Amino acid sequence: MIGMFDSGLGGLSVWRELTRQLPGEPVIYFADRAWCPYGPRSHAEIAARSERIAHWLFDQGASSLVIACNTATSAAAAPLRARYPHVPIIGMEPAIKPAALATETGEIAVLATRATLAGDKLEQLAARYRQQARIRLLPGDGFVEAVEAGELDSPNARQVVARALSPLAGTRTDQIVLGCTHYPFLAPLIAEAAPQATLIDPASAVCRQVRRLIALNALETPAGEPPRYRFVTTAGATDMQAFIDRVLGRDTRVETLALD
Ligand code: DGN
Repeated sequence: MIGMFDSGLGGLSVWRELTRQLPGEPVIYFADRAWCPYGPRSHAEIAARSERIAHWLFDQGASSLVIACNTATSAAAAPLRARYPHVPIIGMEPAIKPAALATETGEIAVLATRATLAGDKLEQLAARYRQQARIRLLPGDGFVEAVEAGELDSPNARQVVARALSPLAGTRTDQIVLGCTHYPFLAPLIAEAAPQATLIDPASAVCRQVRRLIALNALETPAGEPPRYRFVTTAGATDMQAFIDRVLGRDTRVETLALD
């Protein structure tokens, strides 16, 4: 079973791709909505919280872990791998490389939370491609909150997205990296605000990596059984259920867990 977590609903954009690529694999999805957003918290706090969640997921039977959150990946992937050296742990990586390879104008943008944009990991990654492309970093202020509120096409969401993308006006940016797992749910609005650009969601590359690691580690995928999917949240189960129903087209039950 794959365990995955995010601060909230964003990682469901990765869940959607993961269950498409690995249709037989049971998955348990953990949304830490009581702690959302992670962005303003310190790396130490996010790392400790991620370890607590990972421990719980392993207790439930998860044999691999997907950190379906860029912010938690930058804070917690290294300590989690050190703590659980024998467990496949896959994190998110902003897709700067494919954007730098695909750009025709030499101008790309990375849209992510301020925490991710300020992290060393992003800077190291961006530094590798600065020769090839001009890279603009755009904070998606208010995006996570809009998605958590289920506002995927409201006037407020449209305004929040337009404001974040306004620095691109008059530029030749032709690739936008979605560096937060919440953002694919706002893709139609982002595309509307930057119609000249292609949006790059790393979910499919990350899920290919999950597939490779699962095959390498010979984790068992039960054949012939319908996949078992569990959804767990630390708060807001009712609207999470409504979101899954509306956005992923699944009628499901979301469990509430108090994790302190
Ligand atoms: N989905 C998380 C990410 O990819 O960064 C959002 C983090 C947050 O809670 N701000």
